[in-house]
Amino acid sequence: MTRPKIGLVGAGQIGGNLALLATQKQLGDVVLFDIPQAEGLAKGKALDIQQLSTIERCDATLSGTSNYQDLEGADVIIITAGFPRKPGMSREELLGKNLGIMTDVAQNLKKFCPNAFMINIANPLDAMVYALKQITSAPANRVIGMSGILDTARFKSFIAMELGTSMKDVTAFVLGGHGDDMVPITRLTTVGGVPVEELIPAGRLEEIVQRTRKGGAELVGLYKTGSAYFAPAAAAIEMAEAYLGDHKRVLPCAAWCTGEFGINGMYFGVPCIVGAGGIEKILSFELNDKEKAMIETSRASVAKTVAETKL
Ligand code: A3D
Repeated sequence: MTRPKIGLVGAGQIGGNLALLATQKQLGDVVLFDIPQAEGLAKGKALDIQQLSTIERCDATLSGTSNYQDLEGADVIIITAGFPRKPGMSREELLGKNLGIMTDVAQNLKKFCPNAFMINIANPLDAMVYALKQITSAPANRVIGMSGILDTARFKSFIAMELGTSMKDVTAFVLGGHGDDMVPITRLTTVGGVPVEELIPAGRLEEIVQRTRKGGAELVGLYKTGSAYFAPAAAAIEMAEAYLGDHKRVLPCAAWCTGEFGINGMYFGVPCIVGAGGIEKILSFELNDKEKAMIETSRASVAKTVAETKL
């Protein structure tokens, strides 16, 4: 059996880390794609990581290109092509610039690798993955957005930091759009099985929720030249790994919703089973009134950006 082929569209900060993690985890051979002006970046990162693979002892072949044909036959595509935020910007402000890039990317993916499992990371996340699905006409189970795993990772890390516990023992998920009104579900968050609402006072927990919602902006403010890239890359690799290994992982992802949580006909962050069938199932459950209200606020924000996404 040949190794899976992983195509990375965008060889910038996240793209480079995706290539590194995919290699270290031996997920398959990696093709880093970027525009002709940045072909050297794609080729350079591929070569650099290829050399690392002798030290890390990984079997993977890496290459860099600006020719879409080289992505032909890819099993997984991860898209980071697009501008990141600068301090003070909202993700939604990237729509104008990044939609043109996504249109070009999606048209080429439709032509060269229509059967790939496509994971989008470019922002504004929920609108960009919507555009990707519409332009490629790929089935909804194979077009997915990475956001909830990252938002959840931020939430979990803040809780573990607050309590001084292991990062491993926090169980949580963040639902909703990848914006400032995302919805961490504190009611179902546990630390080693103990409800977090009994461990952290309500006021302090609310501060952690707010820090999670602004988690991306916090990093943009620190980096100044762009946005987060280590954790976003790890989050998308977790999704690719679940697909390639048919792991049936339950992961919060931006998925095409058809009525789940009252969301219809758009991408939204929901708990998904991810396996060889891509998004195999969305796991719905009953929300309380407060959670429903927060989900509705988030839904309205995503719907507004999607309405502005003129294809
Ligand atoms: P950056 O390091 O600038 O890399 C983006 C790359 O895209 C650059 O190398 C560009 O040359 C390349 N590019 C531009 N136009 C095209 C094109 N038409 N075709 C192919 N490649 C192109 O950015 P980054 O890697 O830090 O971030 C990439 C995207 O991810 C941005 O839109 C960020 O906002 C987004 N992001 C999303 C999350 C989520 O949680 C969803 C987190 C962090 C960043």
